[in-house]
Amino acid sequence: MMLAGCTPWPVEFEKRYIDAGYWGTETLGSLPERWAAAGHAHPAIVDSDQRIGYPELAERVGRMAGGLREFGVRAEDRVVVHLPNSADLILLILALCRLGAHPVLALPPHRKADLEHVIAVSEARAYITAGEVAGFDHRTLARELLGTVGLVAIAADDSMELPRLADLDGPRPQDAADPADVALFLLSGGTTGRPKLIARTHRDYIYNLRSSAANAELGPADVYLAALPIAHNYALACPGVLGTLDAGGTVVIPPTPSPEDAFESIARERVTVTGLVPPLAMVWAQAAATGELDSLRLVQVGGAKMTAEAAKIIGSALGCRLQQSFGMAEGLLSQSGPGDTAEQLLIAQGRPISPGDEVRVVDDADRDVPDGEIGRLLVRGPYTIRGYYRADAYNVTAFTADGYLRTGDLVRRLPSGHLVITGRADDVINRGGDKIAPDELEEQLLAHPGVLDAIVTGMTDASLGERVCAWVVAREPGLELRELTGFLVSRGVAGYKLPERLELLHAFPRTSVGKVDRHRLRKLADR
Ligand code: OOB
Repeated sequence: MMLAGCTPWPVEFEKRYIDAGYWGTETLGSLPERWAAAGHAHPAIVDSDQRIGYPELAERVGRMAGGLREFGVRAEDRVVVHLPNSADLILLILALCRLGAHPVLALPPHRKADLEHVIAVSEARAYITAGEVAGFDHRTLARELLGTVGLVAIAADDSMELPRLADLDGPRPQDAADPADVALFLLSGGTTGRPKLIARTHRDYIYNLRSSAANAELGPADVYLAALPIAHNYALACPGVLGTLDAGGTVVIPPTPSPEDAFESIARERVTVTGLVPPLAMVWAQAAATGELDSLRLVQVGGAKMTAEAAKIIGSALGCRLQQSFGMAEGLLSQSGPGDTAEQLLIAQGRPISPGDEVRVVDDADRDVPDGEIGRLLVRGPYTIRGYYRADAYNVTAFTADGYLRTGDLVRRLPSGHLVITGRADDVINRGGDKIAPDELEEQLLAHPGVLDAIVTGMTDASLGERVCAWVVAREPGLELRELTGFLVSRGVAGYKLPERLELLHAFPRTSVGKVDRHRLRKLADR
């Protein structure tokens, strides 16, 4: 039985995906033991504090699962996990899965506004966070959340209810999960309003990480550098950390993704593969001469559009093959493959990785457009969700009647099946891979006493692709950006969502039917 609030695949699709061999019978929590059985002598995970071998990984996941159970976490409990990258984070995700509990993966920059929402929607039993990270005291935030949501808070040190993660220890529980069950929750990037929860099942997620690992030709000799947040689908399973471990490779976690830290890890551990967002790839490319990068064989770039010019610069500076990676927490992955030509690598965001992916490119009336023409991307398949968690009303518009996800992306499909992403059909802002829903920010801005009306749009930016611009009708002249961003921070808005420009207007431009003309504002932002 799937967790209430989730949308299962219809029975005929379930049968189809099992018959085709896409869906197997394993669960995420059982994988560490299978991995250990392969007998690899090299480390599974290396971070700044520890080197963990495969046998130790299996052992510690089991003990941590036991410790979580002794603490009171049960099968089907949702546990919001809010931690920066570390070996412990990987162990925790696997341990919760082992218990049949569900990690809900918040991103490190998320703050009170997003967390409160995610905790409420998931009815989380626990919130697991770090101590101090980069000058931000997560314990204070945890106490605030404890007060407002009344959940059990757990810190990574022993000042809160739970012992340090590393000290969690108890008899190893049996793996109670079923492959059809929900394994974990990811947060949506490309939607409107507050982040939606995305339930991924064991079998669809294992298929996701294995298909992506196969497409990247990952094997035991590979060393993957987790430069981006592991709590995000891209670095977790596309193929990311889980795909690498499943292929028997080594995961290396640098202290930060900066060239200084990442290049040091690459040289020391002989890293072969990593995944980056375009602005970070560009920073690495500019610093490439300072590093010893000859061990790299494949660098994935995704999360936001990489132009062909950027691809050329990045590829030649890093001296290895590039893989364009277009994906989403909801499922579909379109990634360059080993057979792609140099031209395809530069201009296209790969091809859907599974023969089970059904992709449609349609016009505003859901009619298919011919290859080469821009249309809206719809998708359904063996690892793409059929509904957001506990979002019945939203799901009616986010999916077609026959179960295709409306991705919100505008694409062109080439006759080869490659996808070229050309933009978004909605107003979601993509700031170098971080997704921002304007309506959520507008609601926050309207709470400021000096704001009469607010619209948020993207503005084109050479390095990040887009940045956030706030258009405000103010009650009185003199309202400043600093005042507004300070206000948003005080309301727990994540740092990456803060507007970087404020434009005061007397009134917003309107369309002929009297609605605010967002498109005009978006255009004005680039003048
Ligand atoms: C990845 O996942 P999300 O959930 O943070 O964001 C999904 C959205 C897509 O709908 C698209 O609008 C945009 O991010 N996007 C890209 C892109 N990759 C993602 N836009 C243009 N070019 C690309 N290569 O961002 C994600 C998940 C798994 C793997 C890679 C990225």
